[in-house]
Amino acid sequence: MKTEITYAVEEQVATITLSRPERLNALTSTLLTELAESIEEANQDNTIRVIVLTGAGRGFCAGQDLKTVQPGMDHGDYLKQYYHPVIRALATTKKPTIAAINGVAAGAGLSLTLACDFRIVRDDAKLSLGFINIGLVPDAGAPYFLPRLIGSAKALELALLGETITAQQAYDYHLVTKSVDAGQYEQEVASFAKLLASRPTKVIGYIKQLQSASSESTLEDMLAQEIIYQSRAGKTEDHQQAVQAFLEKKAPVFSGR
Ligand code: T3D
Repeated sequence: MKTEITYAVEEQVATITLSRPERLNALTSTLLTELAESIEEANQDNTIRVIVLTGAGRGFCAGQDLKTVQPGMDHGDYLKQYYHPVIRALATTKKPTIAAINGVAAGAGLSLTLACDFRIVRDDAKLSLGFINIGLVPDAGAPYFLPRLIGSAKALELALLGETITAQQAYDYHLVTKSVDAGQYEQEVASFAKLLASRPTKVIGYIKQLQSASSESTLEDMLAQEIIYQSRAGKTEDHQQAVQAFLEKKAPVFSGR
């Protein structure tokens, strides 16, 4: 029984909602444990084709719950025990992930979104790396993902200044996939998730694995990797039926297999 996360499935989309709205979904050890379990549950469920991460109430996530930080605690140990399983689960799932940033995302709350494949932000949401403002370094995967997403100069600027940025700035910096009018936000997230769920899910997993290998690899490594993954992709039902559909001048219908 989860107390700080809700998990709902609709039309092959698993929506995981951070559920401590009275504290803008600030992160506790309980919430982080439940979050890692929920991502794993969606990952293991063959009927799920997309994972959406969002927040209950007016915020996405205000980062670590600062009211639960114990004096003298070792932040490194805390990261290792509670944050890193979540970041690994998000970064390694073969299913496409969407961070639906429905309101403020600060500190480790913003870090969670960086480990997702897509970030859809409400146009009135504010984003902040914020760690520097409480004398901490960015964590929960942000030092890895942020420079790769927006380049090292902008990433360093956000980390060192800790300023709050608007959804429009986040879009301009290529930090988010899209910024959506508040009135259409939920509908837009649902239709984006539905679109992804109609794509060839197994092949999406292969694409993600290939892309994640590229940052640490040489050209020769990647040429070898693409042989492996294209061979697998070519054997999927989705590839075979899509080619057949093309020949018959029909639209492909992907089963995800
Ligand atoms: O061990 C480790 O490794 C620690 C890891 C740390 C990683 C981090 O995440 S560091 C960054 C931590 N987060 C922050 O510094 C952000 C703190 N919050 C804020 O600056 C503001 O709340 C926001 C800018 C996010 C939103 O402002 P606003 O005006 O919209 O809302 P509010 O009134 O400040 O907050 C609403 C309630 O949520 C309020 O509760 P109250 O006073 O009405 O009972 C507030 O205290 C609570 N809240 C917001 N953020 C946190 C929080 N409670 C605990 N921890 C929070 N991070």
